[in-house]
Amino acid sequence: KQLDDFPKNFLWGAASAAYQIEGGFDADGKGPSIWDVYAHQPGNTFKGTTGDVAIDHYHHMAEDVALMAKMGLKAYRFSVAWSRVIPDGDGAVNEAGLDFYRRLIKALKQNDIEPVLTLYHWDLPQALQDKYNGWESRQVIPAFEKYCRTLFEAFKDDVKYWVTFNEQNVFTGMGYRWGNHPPKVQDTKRMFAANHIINLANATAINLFHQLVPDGMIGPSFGYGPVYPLTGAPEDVLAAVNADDFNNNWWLDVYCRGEYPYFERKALTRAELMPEVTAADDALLKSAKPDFLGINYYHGGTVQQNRLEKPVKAGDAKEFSATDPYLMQPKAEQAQSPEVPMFNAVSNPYLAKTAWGWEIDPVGFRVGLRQVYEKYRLPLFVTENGLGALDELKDGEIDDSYRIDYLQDHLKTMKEAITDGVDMIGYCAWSFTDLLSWLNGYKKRYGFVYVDRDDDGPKDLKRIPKKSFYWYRDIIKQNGAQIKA
Ligand code: GCO
Repeated sequence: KQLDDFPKNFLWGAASAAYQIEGGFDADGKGPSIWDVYAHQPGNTFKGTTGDVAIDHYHHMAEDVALMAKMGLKAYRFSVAWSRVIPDGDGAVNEAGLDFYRRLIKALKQNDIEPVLTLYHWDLPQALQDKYNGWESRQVIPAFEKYCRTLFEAFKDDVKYWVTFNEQNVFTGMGYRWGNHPPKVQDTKRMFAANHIINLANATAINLFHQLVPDGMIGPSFGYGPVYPLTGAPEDVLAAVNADDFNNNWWLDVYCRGEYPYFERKALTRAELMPEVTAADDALLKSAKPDFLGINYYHGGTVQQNRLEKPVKAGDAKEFSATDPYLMQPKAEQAQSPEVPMFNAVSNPYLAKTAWGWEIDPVGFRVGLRQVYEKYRLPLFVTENGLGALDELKDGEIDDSYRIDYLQDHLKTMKEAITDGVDMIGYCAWSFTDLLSWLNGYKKRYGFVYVDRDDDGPKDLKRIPKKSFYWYRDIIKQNGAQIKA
């Protein structure tokens, strides 16, 4: 069967995040973010790696955009560092910081590259953590609103696509449940409470955007994976339903329907984990409708019935891995509570894994896009998908054929999903250049462009297009016509 063509103006893109690429961590008046402070504390990150210099995109911006132009990118997704623009989080605007993004956006537009601007990719200004206790306080909402207003007003004529929060599920899971991202809290109840406040901030930003930028499009980017039962045993199927509520619906229903999912809300209330939600909160959440849903897809999750007392029959019990945030296992202490719908995350015996143990599942991409589109009927924008690998520079070249295979397989299932009928705006591969992996340092490379640096420090930071760079350039040139059934 023939696949439908990709839509005519499909946004072929690549993505990045401020802390992972910019460097210039205190340049031109930038204030510290929670990641600057966290990464400077010994023991918090892999081999003590920080984003102080990262790949120094802050000083290589023109060169990086020239490479994007050479590749023919149609879209570039980047994030703004809040504390570069408003160093103390809610005080005066730092014009020099704002100007960096102004120059970046201008360079993109000059090369016909659509900017896709992420407002929040995890680097909260440290001042807001200190003053208000960060996302655990409602006082951060007006600060976020002010920051958003500054950017909406500055860039509303040049930026059409905006992302509110990147992977809220991941940064709150890591930051407030597992304690391996700032602010290093390990408390499930506080995690849910922080999420509620972020949901309110998300809704506030969307409503403000619709007032100020009526022609633009805005939505959150969610770290999404479909959930499979390990077997056809009804108990495993029930576990998968629970895991889908716990890992996906708890966020997605709020974003897209303006309400918490019914069963999960009941279960969390019974377990005394449900945050306090006022009638005004409910009304705010209901009032804010995103224009699209951003999907970051790496892999899904496989679960079985929770039977801690019995050995796992098939599939290995999946140890929670600090470096793989995409399926959250309930914490052991909750396992003791019959109130929380339970499941055990396990490895899927049918799937291969990357060097970091992440499952490789292109079919799950189609499954997920279909499921999400069926439920919410919002246009979808894939804001991340890619392969972290140990790329090697040999004789001045990088042969990352495995990345080409990975991306090719995912583009195929995405094209199938489009043929199925999913409305898709675009696809941003993660990532354009190599960058800092939050928890894995610099050797886990995702980019189309190799950057010469490693965990020990910046070398000459030379940029070298990999084999995948030229492959993706051809895909873009032919609007994906090479991707066949
Ligand atoms: C990593 C991760 C990140 C994320 C991205 C999420 O290894 O650190 O893969 O690069 O994918 O920041 O939005």
